[in-house]
Amino acid sequence: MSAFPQNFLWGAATAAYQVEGAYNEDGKGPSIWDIFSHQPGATYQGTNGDVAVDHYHRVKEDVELMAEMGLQSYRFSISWPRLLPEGRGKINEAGVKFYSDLIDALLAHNIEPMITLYHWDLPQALQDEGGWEARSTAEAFEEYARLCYSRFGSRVKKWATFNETIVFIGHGYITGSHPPSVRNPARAIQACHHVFIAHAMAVKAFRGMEIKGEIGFVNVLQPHSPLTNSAEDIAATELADAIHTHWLYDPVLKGRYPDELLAQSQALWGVPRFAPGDDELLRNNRCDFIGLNYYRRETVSAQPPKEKVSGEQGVEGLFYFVRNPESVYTEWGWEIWPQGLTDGIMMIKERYGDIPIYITENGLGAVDPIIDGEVVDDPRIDFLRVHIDALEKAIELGADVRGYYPWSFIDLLSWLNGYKKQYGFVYVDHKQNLARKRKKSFFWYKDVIASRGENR
Ligand code: BGP
Repeated sequence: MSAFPQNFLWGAATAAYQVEGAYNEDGKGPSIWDIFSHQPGATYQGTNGDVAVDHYHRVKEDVELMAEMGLQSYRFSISWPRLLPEGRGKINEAGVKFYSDLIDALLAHNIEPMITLYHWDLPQALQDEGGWEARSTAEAFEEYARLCYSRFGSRVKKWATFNETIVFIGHGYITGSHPPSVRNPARAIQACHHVFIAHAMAVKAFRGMEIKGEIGFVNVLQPHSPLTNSAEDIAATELADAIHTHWLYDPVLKGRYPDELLAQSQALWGVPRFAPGDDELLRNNRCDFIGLNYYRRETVSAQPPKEKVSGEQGVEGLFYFVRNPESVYTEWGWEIWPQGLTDGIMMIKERYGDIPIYITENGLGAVDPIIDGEVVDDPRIDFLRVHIDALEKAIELGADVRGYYPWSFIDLLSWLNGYKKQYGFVYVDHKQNLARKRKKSFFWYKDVIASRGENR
C-alpha cells in the first residue's frame, strides 16, 4: 500500500503565457512578456508566446487529453491582461468566457481546477505606471482578484495568488533577464514588498467575499547544502536559506519578515518601506496552504566557483551556487536530487508547522528522444518516479501533502529556453501544425493516477 491518502490529488500544471498564444486576440491587452519577448536578443532564439502551443484555440482537445490521462486536478494561470486589458477598469468579457468555459470543461470531466492568479504576465499598462514598484499595482491586483473570485469563485476551490516571487522579482529586478530588466537590489526588495501586500489584500478579499475554498502562495522550494564542512560554507548556506527561502516564505506564512534580515536590509538600503497598516495586513492574511515548486537543490560555497558554468549564481560577495562534483545534472545544469524534495518539505514543516502543502511543480526539462515516431521520454519517467518516492517519504514522516502537479501537462514555451526544453506528458509537433501526441510518460502517469500512486 502506498502512503498517498485517498483524497490526494494527482494533477499537472501549466501557465497562461507558456501555453495559450492568442496574445492579441479577442480583446486581450499586452503583457510585459508580450513586449519584452519581441525585443531582439531578449529570449532564446527570439522565441515568444504569440502562438505558444495554441491552447487558447485547442482548449477542448487539451482538456480531453487531460481527461484521458485521468488527471484529477489541473493547475493553470489566468492572464491578467486577458481579463483586464489595461490592468484595471474595463473588463474583457471574451477573456472571462475563455476561463469560464475552461473551468466548466474541467469540472465536466471531474478535474478540479487550481488557479494561479499571477504567473508573471503583468499588464503592460501597469508596468507603464511603475509595475510592482508602485503600490497602485497591488491595489489593481486586488481588483483583478475580486473579478476572478466573483466570476469563478463558486466553481473553483483552490487558488494561489503568486507563482515564484523569487524568480520574477529576482530576474526582473536583479539579474535583469526578465522584464522589466532592472538591476537594482533595493528596487527589487520594494517591488517584492508590494507583491506580499498584493497577496495579503487578495487573501483579505477572498475571505471577505466568503469564497468557499482555500487560498495560498506558490514558492520555489530550493534546499541548500554546503559544498564543504568549513565554517565559511556553512555560514554561506545559512545566508542562502535566509535570503532565498525565509524572506519569501515568512511574510506569507508567518505574516512577517525575518527580523534580522529585515533590519539589515533597511539599514543598508532603506527598504522595504512599509505604509501604515502593512504590518497588520501581512499578519492577518496568511495562507491556507503553501504550493512548492521543486526542481533542484543548490550547493553553496563562500568562494566564487573557479570556472563559471551556466545556471549557477548566488549573491556576489555573500554566497555562490556551485557544482557538486558528486552529483548528476540535467543538460541545463539543474541538479537531479530527489532527496531534496523530502528534505525541503520537512524543512517547511519544521519552520512553519502543519501547513497544508501542494507540490505545484516538479519535472524534468529535456530534449525528448523520438524513436520510430514515438516520444520515448524514459528519463522523465525515471525523474518523476524517484520524486514521487521522495514525496511519499515526506508523507510517511508526517507532512500534510495534498497533491502533486508535475510540470507540465503539455510541452510549452520555456521563458528563456524556447521550445527546446520539454517538460510535458503531451508532445507538441512544431513542424506539424502544433499537433498533439501522447508521450510514453503520458501512459505511465495515467497508470500512476489510476492506481493512486501504487504502480510507478
Ligand atoms: C518555474 C516556472 C515555470 C516553468 C519552470 C521550468 O520556475 O514557474 O513557469 O517555466 O520553472 O523552468 P524553465 O522553463 O526555465 O526550465
